[in-house]
Amino acid sequence: RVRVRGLSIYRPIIYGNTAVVLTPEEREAHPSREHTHRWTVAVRSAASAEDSDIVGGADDLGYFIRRVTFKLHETYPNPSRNVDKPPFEVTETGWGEFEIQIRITFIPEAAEKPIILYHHLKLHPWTASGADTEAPPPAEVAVQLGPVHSWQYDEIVFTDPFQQFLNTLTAH
Ligand code: SLL
Repeated sequence: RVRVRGLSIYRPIIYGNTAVVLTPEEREAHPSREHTHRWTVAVRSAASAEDSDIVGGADDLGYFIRRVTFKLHETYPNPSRNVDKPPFEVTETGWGEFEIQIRITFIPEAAEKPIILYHHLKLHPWTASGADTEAPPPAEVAVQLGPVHSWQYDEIVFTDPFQQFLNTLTAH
C-alpha cells in the first residue's frame, strides 16, 4: 500500500434539499404532527450533471462512498439516518427548518477520515419582499411558487491518495 505523493484528485458533488408543500389530504394523514412540507436531503455527484436536471447527475458516488449519515433534528425519530448505497438521500415530512449534519464515510481502501458537511434545510421560498426575519408565505402562495431548491456545489479532495484507491477513482 503506497501513497502517490504530491497528487490531489477531486470528485465534484452537490448537496442540499428540495421541498414541497403537503396537500391538504397529506396534512390530514398526521394532523397532530402539524407537518407542512415533504423534503429530500441528498448528496449527489456533480460529475454527470449535464445528463440530468437541477438536482444533479447520476447516483454514481457509491464506488468511493461507503455511507452517508444524515443527522436530523432531534424532534425526528431515529434522527441519525444511515444510507449505505446510492441514492444517498433521506425523504421526510416536517414543519420546520434546521441544520442537517451530513457525514460522508469513504470505502475502506481510501483510508480517509469521514468528512462532515452542514446543510440548512430550506422549506420556504424567497419572496419578493423577502427579509430573512419575515414570516414564511402562506401555504397557498408557497404552492404557487413551486418546489424549493437549496443546493451547494463542493469538491471532495483526496491528497496523496493510496495507489489502489486512485485506481478505483480513475476507473470511473
Ligand atoms: C424550528 N429550530 O423551531 C427549528 C426546529 C424542527 C423541525 C425545527 C418534525 C418533527 C416531528 C419537524 O419538522 N421538526 O415530526 O416530530 O424551526
